[in-house]
Amino acid sequence: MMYIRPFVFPAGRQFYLVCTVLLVWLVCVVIAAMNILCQVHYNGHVRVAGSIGKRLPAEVENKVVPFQKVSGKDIIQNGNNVEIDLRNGEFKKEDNEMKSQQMDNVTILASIHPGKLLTYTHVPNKFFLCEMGMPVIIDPDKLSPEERQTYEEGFRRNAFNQYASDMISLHRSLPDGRDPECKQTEYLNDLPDVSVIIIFHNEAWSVLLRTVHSVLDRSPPHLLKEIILVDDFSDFDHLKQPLNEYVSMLAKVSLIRLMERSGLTRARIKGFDASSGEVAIFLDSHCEATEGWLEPLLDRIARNETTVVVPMIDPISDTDLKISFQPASTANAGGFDWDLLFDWRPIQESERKRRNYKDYLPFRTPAMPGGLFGISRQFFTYLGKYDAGFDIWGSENLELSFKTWMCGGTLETVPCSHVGHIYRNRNPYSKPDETETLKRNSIRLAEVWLDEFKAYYYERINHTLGDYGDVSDRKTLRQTLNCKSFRWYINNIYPELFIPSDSIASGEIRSKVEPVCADVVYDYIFERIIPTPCHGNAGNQYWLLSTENDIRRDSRCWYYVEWLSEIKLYNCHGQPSHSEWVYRDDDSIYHSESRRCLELSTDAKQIRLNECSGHERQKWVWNRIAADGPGRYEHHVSRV
Ligand SMILES: [Mn+2]
Repeated sequence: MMYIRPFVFPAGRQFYLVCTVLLVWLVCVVIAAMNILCQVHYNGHVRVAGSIGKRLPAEVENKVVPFQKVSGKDIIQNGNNVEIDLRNGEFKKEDNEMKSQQMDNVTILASIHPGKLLTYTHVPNKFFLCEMGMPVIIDPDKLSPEERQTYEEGFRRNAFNQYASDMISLHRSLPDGRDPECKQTEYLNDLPDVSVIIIFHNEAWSVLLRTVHSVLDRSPPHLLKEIILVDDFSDFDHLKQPLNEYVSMLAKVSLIRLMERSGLTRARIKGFDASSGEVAIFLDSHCEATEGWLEPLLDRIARNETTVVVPMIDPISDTDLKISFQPASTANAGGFDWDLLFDWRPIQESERKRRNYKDYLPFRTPAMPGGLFGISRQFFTYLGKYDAGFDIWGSENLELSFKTWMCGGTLETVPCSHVGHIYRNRNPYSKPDETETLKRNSIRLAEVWLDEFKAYYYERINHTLGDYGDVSDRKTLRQTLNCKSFRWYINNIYPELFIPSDSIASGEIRSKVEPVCADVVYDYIFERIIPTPCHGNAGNQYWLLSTENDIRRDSRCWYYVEWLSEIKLYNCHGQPSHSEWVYRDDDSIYHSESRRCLELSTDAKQIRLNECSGHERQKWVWNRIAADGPGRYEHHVSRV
């Protein structure tokens, strides 16, 4: 019998090194090849039919333009029309006149000249890496001084990379980011039609129109009745006559101009009143609707008219415009804290279980973020739309969330519906009095909907209510609709909300040796616990000790980071989970895991953990009583 030596991989470090090098090389080659393919150049003739972004001078309109070497990145064939971003192109010498026009940040909507068909190597629109929601990487250092200025101006005016956005097609292709189950789901045949209402204030041209086109391109025509754009008193030039002209070319799209700054809430009411679809979907003006976004939303409303729906909101990067799809398994529910600001929270375990842990199915959520949602015309009208007394921005999302639940509806996130959204780090049109506006809105909200629980919000603003206007008609509305109590809402819809009266110590944590209190400092993304002089105004020196031995304020808990020897704030419901603190009879604060005690450093500049010694620097004065206010249950008596 012949002995066949089994094949054995040559072992040893060298072999793996060679493999790694080869692999890296291969990846590089593939990436390079894809980039080259994306740079396919086009030759042909186009007739300039209209302009996007800027009006072209009359002498340029209708001119037949030969071109070469236009990068294929932004070419879209749409019936007879071809849209080309000519900024990437270079033109023949004899077209100098055109060149100067076209290089001036103009994107041209061109149509194929009859008889002189555009000749180009056909690259499918959905060629990966060419578009498909991929990032646009720009090195500002390589831009000319003028371009660089445009680039920076774009950031300054919008708080996102307008320069990059302007390079991407208004019809850019996106991958299908849905979970596989979503593609097999059958939706009702008889779905209601929809009006999409988009409010904008000084939005960038390409971002606004990409929002519009994504809805037009990705909604079944028989379901999309109209898109209503509401201009909340913008002053950007491109949003004036150029937008009128552009919108007039689009069937189904209409434009309402408000003659004074009305704010998101009142502008939405105006847009809603002008619309007529059976369902209203509100979108921010910096979104991208994606494949199959509409049907899953309408399906829920068709089955129950009192269901209010929120899509999955996929972040679009504010710097490179890359879209990052969120799989359904990563979906979060919406919530808020006693500062009455929206935040994201994990989906309740009971809700996950109710859906048999099928992540792609719609799930109930206590609150909505507010930028993107759908509601039936009937139900929104029944609920009294929004409180028209809300100024500019904020609180309208929580108002509608509370109303939906307390007045007989259901608020759901629908993970099979995906809409991209540019999240910004700052509000580019923020005004100095923004916090006051938001506070005023929150007080109106608390007065009408929070019942006795409003005390917890008022404590956070030191009971300085000021003039918040008249809310009597909103209170009447609530009575007429016979809505349930806020306590019902908390106990049934939002049981994970921490109620300050469920605490065993509250108020400032004051050192016994120095007049300093535990406070928080924000360094980068972390919030670190430090001592600062006690000011007696609650705020960031206000802490609660929960019955679960969390030191917390709202949903933020103290967490000891061992390797840094620092105490930081983390989401109580997030990772890392639980740091247990005990406020002991000898006034020390004991950290169970490390078996050490909270100590003020000798220079009084740090709060850290040390071996428990009984030293005065380890003693803290903290009210051993619950925060004053209502509890979860009617019979609750505050432990004073
Ligand atoms: Mn937004």
